[in-house]
Amino acid sequence: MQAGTATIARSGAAELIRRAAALIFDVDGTLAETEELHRQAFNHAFARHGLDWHWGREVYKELLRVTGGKERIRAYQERLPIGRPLSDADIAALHRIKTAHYADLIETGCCPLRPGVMDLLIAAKTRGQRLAIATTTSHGNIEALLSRALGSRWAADFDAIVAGDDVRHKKPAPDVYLDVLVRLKLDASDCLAIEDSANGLVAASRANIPVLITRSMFFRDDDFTEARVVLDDLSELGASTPKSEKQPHAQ
Ligand code: XBP
Ligand code: MG
Repeated sequence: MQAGTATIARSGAAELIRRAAALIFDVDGTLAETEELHRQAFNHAFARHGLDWHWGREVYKELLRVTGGKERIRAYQERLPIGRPLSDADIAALHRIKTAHYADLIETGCCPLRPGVMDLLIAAKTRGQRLAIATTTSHGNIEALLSRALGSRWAADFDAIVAGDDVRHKKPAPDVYLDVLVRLKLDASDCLAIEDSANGLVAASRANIPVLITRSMFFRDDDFTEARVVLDDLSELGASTPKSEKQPHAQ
């Protein structure tokens, strides 16, 4: 990124964030670089289930266009030339193995919050802003990640937490964002969504919520032209967010 562009992006981001009554965070790729662990957990489940499937990074990058783990498995098998399709029960069983292994990987502590995330959470709470989560992944996966990163009482700092299985349609449908708005009782224009993928950007935009993008490992090349601001990561906000000794609830 050129120096001039970065400066404009930073000041725009700080202003967008300060003006918002609530910050609505995506989880995977936004709060932490979890997608690589999801990929490893899928491969573990395939091996445990006796399948000779293996998702390398390039394949996984493409498969991430399909949001949701069970949906991703189904989409992958549909494009295989031969073989008996997995039943819904098989897919659910595979996904259970994947989810358990993902929690084990997270528990090792190998997936910290991304740069700038903790500072932004602290600054937002200090300013009296509300926090929310709008994600495709499950409540169990959010709990695994955030209890490790923020402590067991992390959820007390969030006024709305909406996950993929809470809604009819996952991202890029706007459902998780619309549900968050209802729970927060706020207008879309009073909120800011913080996302890392084009699917997330589309979902929040369809709910009329302005979007700040923090680029992540697998979605670096996505089209973010509809976003208000695009950052490499949230540490770019460092100079413009107030520091506080206070942790958001946790630890
Ligand atoms: C995240 C996802 C998720 C994870 C896997 O999208 O697409 O499917 O890859 O989670 P976003 P599950 O960050 O846009 O919410 O296996 O629990 O579905
Ligand atoms: Mg994401």
